[in-house]
Amino acid sequence: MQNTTPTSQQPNPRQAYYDRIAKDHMTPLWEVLGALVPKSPNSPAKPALWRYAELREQVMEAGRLITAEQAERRVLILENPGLQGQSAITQSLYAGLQLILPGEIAPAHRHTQSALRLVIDGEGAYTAVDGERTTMRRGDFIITPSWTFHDHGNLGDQPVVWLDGLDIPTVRFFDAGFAEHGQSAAQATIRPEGDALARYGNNMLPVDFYQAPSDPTRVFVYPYERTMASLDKIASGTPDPHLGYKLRYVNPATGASPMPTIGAFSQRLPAGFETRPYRSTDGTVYVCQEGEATVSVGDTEWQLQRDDIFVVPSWQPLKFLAKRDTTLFSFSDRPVLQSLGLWREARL
Ligand code: 1HN
Repeated sequence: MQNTTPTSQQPNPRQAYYDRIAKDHMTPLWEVLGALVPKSPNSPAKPALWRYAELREQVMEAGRLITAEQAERRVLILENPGLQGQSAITQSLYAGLQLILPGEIAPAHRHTQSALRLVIDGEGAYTAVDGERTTMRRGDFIITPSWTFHDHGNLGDQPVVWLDGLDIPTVRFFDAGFAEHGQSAAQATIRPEGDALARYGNNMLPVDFYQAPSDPTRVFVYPYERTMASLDKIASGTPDPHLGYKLRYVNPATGASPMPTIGAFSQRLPAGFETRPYRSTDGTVYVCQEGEATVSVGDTEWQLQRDDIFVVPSWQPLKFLAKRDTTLFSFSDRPVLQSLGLWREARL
């Protein structure tokens, strides 16, 4: 509001009123109504890209400055440039790049935040979830559901790097964060590797096993070779004009997303395919796992290369032009929006 009186000492009467009621913790709705109830989503998050070649160099430098044990988790947070200081890549999600060097252990802990890993680089590391280890291979999608104990180790001779995705801003929003350390750095192994996949992830379930729709899946690794086999098989059909060939990861016992707060997807765009513009209310983090493509997000355009990571905020128009067969992993808060009746998409 402009002060129209000539003397600047004399405050605008509305502003004087606002200042007075502010002392009693009140503030006028009419000054903020438009921003509170926008005509369409107007996220402060910005489209952003992280080139893997540069990320790798930076995270390797972190490996020379601090050990995994000192850090508890040696991670570079991918912070959205529109959300500085918030440790967030979208308003609801966190992403970071984690490095574990040969011989290191990232000690066991658990928290109410749910996490996913997408293995990017290197071989020989494992993640253990509630007493079962899984070897991390490039492209594997691994989850640690809320309140499950998890630790990581590297038994090989190479640095191993993965993308972490967590619902940290969501849990913070609800003030529902709890955490505790495990009894020992590495959890005792109580089941052989592959046990969960055999019981829950092979088109069968233990005979008396039932879950509620919001329960996380007992399958905690979705091997890349299975995902690629599905995409390879379906990619000879007719692609969706907006999405190419896109699948969602599920809890096979319920059909719901693997964890209640984060949805994950895998998508194939055949060489030469151009998607029609698309937008949705779930701000989404993408990894270009294979291939090469041009992507445009709103007014921004990038040439994607293998292992590049980018973020598409809510309601930003998105389109791809694949130069080669391209495989994209992505994750978002879609299951939360869907369960609240807030998920929308527009096929442009
Ligand atoms: C965490 O537990 C991991 O277990 C990675 O690897 C990143 C970021 C914030 C809070 C907990 C992990 C994390 C995290």
